[in-house]
Amino acid sequence: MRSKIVAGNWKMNKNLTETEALLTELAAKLPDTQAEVMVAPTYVNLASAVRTLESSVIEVIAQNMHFAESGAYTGEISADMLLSIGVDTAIIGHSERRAYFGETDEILAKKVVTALDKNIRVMFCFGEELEDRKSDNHFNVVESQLKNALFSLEASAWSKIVLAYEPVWAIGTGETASADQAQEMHAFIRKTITEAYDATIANNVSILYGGSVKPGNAGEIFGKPDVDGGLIGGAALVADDFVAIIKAI
Ligand code: G2H
Repeated sequence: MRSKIVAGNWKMNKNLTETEALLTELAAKLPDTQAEVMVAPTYVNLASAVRTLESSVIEVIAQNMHFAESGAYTGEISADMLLSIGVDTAIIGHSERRAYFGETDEILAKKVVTALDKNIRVMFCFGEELEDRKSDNHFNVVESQLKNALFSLEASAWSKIVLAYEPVWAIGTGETASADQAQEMHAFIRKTITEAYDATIANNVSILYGGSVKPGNAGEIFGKPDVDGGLIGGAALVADDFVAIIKAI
């Protein structure tokens, strides 16, 4: 049985005071839900976020991590550093990391291997760009992103992986994939994993949708059978909106 998940990716937003205020409000307003609820504040506020949410079921996760164990990688954060502050899930492969920080499939594959070696759960993001969809190449692009970063893994690794399909043309643009477009791609992803591994693995992996999810469209998207929740950006920065999205699952 796969988990339902609603995760807030705060990106480069909220200073320490704002982070504590938003987390306190979220913890107070969190509705009863079967879903796992996660938030990814910026690195500098992760440790304090873990403390603020000590008695909450909301999990604090990281937006990124480096593939090396340690060493001369100025500005980077290792798996051990995350574990040492109580963070054991990391987003890997977000399209903004790919687009602005040169993260290729090859780099992402290394990050995934390191994370899993360290027993860090991976929320792996991928998705096509607008030109790929316009040229009807979106299924090929998604298949190759999955293949390049994940399909060398042992079958047992998949219990520590969550997928987040985020079509780049729908990220922060106000444009959302329709619920049917999301379902179509999520079903394709499950079929691709079935072919590479087997149906049990494909049916047990949670596949989240991300890209301009809001209170007004979350219910329809989450209602689709292969959509197991969402990775939420802008709308996760407002407690009432994030809570409304959690209620929609
Ligand atoms: C996609 C998403 C969160 P937003 O990047 O990962 O952001 O909901 O603002 O489109």
